[in-house]
Amino acid sequence: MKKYWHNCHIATMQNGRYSIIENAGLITEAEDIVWIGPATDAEAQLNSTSFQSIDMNGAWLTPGLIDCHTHSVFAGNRSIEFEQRLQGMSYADIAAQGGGIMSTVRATRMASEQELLAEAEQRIEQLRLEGVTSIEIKSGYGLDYLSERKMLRVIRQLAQKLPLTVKSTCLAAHALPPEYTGRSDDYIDYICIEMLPKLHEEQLVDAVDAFCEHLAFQPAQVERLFRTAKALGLNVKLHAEQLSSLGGSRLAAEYQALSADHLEYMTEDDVKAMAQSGTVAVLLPGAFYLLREKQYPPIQSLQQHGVAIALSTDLNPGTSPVLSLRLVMNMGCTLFSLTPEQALAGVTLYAARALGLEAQCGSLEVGKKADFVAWQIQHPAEISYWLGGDLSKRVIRHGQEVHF
Ligand code: DI6
Ligand code: FE
Repeated sequence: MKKYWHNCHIATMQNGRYSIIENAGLITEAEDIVWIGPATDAEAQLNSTSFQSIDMNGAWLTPGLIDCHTHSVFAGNRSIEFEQRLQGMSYADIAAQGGGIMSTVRATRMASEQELLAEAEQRIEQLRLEGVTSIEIKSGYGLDYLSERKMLRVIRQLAQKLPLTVKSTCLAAHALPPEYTGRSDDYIDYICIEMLPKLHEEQLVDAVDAFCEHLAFQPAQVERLFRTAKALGLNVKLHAEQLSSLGGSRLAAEYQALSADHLEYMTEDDVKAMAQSGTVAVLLPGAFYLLREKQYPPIQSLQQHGVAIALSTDLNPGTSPVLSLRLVMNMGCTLFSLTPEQALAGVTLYAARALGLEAQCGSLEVGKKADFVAWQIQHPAEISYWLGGDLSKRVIRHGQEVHF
């Protein structure tokens, strides 16, 4: 049976703009949007068919929010490192002493699938309560075949268990595991020859990512990984230019990456390369804020060159223990000078593009899934405006109201 959602206004986010329809109606059938427009035009669509009528009480409808870059499956936490950084140690110092990513790797290797699942579910619950209907989750705290597989299996289980669209990304090239100290090329070989083909065969991987950085992997190593990924038919993404400028974002563009993420230290040439390939710039203001970074990503240049900008939590236990995508929207505005409209586009349409999901979600249009949030607000700018607290809302995914 069709459902007619009415007594609402809609920010469709078509073309990355609010694209507002006031006094609107939305018709869904099963999981999909089949009609959207001014309520006065809806009757012609509905006569003679039976439908369920749902009063949205004057709410504003937006697409369901999409968190396109998370490391939300992990064990333990690193609040002690937060304390150490505030006593003057840098992120790189802590990593050099065996802390940082490796401390989460040790905890994650020890944890069972059930433990990882239960912990991740609690974190993701916080995001879902804010209106998140799609999420990307990376592996990268296992760094050997069985441990990466364990993380990826948990990611697939989350997709089964929760009313949430989940994309899984293999980030085996996140850090060099201790077994390979001094042999980073051998580790890349191990990923390319053994790990990735097996994980792909088990259908656990939707995309491949790497950390391109002095304290992780060099562009030449990332390139080998990208070649392997492409040969397997997998999309690529990259953590690039977070702490230094290595040209990772340009490399990502060369390989038609869905996104390059972080980007504080990217150059003008990198921006041009990304504009040309249509690679999405995923900005992560939570990590920028928590590392007290001073170098800003080149926002103006990205905008001038027409690079689509997405925003995400980067939810991870080291640099971004951020459990709120709305907080990230607010930071996107206050720290990175985006408008609330651009921030909303960054967690809807452009986040969908960064995941290769644009045909399915990210805006409210006929033919896409009926994933939307109905907010009790006066204007969609409020979604970025309020800092902290919860906004009254209803969440609909695939045409069904989600109950918490
Ligand atoms: N960049 C980040 O900000 C995270 N990973 C990455 O490549 C940090 C992950 C961590 O510190 O655990
Ligand atoms: Fe990250």
